Amino acid sequence: MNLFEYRRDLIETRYEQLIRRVNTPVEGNGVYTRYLNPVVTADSVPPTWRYDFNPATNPYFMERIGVNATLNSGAIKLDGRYLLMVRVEGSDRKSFFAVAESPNGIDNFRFWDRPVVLPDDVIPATNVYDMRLTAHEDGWIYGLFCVERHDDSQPGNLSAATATCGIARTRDLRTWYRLPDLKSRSQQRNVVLHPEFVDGKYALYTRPQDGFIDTGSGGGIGWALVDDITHAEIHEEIIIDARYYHTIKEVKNGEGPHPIKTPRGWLHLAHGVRACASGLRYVLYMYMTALDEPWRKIASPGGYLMAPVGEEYTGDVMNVLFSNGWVADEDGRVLIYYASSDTRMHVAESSIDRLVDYCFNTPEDKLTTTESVRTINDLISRNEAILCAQRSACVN
Ligand code: BGC
Ligand code: BMA
Repeated sequence: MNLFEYRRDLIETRYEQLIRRVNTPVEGNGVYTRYLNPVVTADSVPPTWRYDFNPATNPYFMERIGVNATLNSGAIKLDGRYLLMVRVEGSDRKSFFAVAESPNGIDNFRFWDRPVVLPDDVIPATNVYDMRLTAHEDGWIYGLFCVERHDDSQPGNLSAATATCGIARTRDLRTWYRLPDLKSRSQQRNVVLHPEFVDGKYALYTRPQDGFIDTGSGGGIGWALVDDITHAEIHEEIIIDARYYHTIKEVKNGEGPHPIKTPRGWLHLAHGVRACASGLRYVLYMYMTALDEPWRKIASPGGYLMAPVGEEYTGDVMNVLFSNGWVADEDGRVLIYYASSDTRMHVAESSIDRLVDYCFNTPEDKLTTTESVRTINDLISRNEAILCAQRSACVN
């Protein structure tokens, strides 16, 4: 066996072992269960996308095209298959979308044969990322994503960029039809399509921001109605989940995937960002809104649902959990797909019942340390009463 054959067999064997690896749950706090292994990593990208398999042109079987990371993935269940719309980032810093499919949602994610070929809008994008998938009641599956371009109004500044919401739709995740980018007064990075019409219109969760990075006066997660999705334009935007001083969402927040409909309201997953000495810290949090008025908040559990642990802390952009995809199964199971540190994809499992319970029964953030201590003391008092009744040995 020559070097070419040896290396080709090694790379292919390692790849198959990685894809077929069985994932196991790790018992946690009762709200959700993490799984031991990431579900998609840069190594999950098929060798045929990275290596030249021709011994004449690649005698050393060297990697020709590098993959840097697999992150912020949209998710959907279609015909019983769990599909992730993965943001794959090449070693050239360009992201693109590619579908990875799993039979059970927790392991064996395998990429389809090729990445998605996404048509451009009138002005081509330099980069695209973070697609949210919505199977809308109009019959289409929509993908809303961030389109990044250089800000040509600042020709001297190579880092000046603009973030706009791109819109495309499909029936099968293979053939995509591009619609014009969302028109909005401000820049938009985290726009999500609500799955149902509201007052006969398309409804968007938005995230108005002043600049490319700064949300500035953009007060939080917004809500806007759009008459025509084929020429989507925001005329009026209200803030439905505001940012606050000294909370997990002081600096920024943004809607994750589209909310899940439950008997008690719409269940939302979002990310919150705060600043610290080492940069920005991204965590995941939840809230709920009214069934008939998806813009009206009815539950707001305090603090984060998930923050980085262990290896999740490290990667390209440290201290980041980000989610733009989840799947609600027919039996009530919820699979939360999240990326850690802009590097790899993970899954956590919960259920609609648990998450709704979490939302309504987790104390709200009352915004001061005194109130936080009061909330803890209330719980201790109630626990003392219960424990003492159970043991029938009360001290006082
Ligand atoms: C990156 C995104 C990031 C954004 C803001 C983009 O260039 O691709 O991952 O969220 O900048 O920092
Ligand atoms: C952004 C997001 C993500 C990314 C995060 C952390 O603003 O839109 O693309 O995960 O920053 O870098």
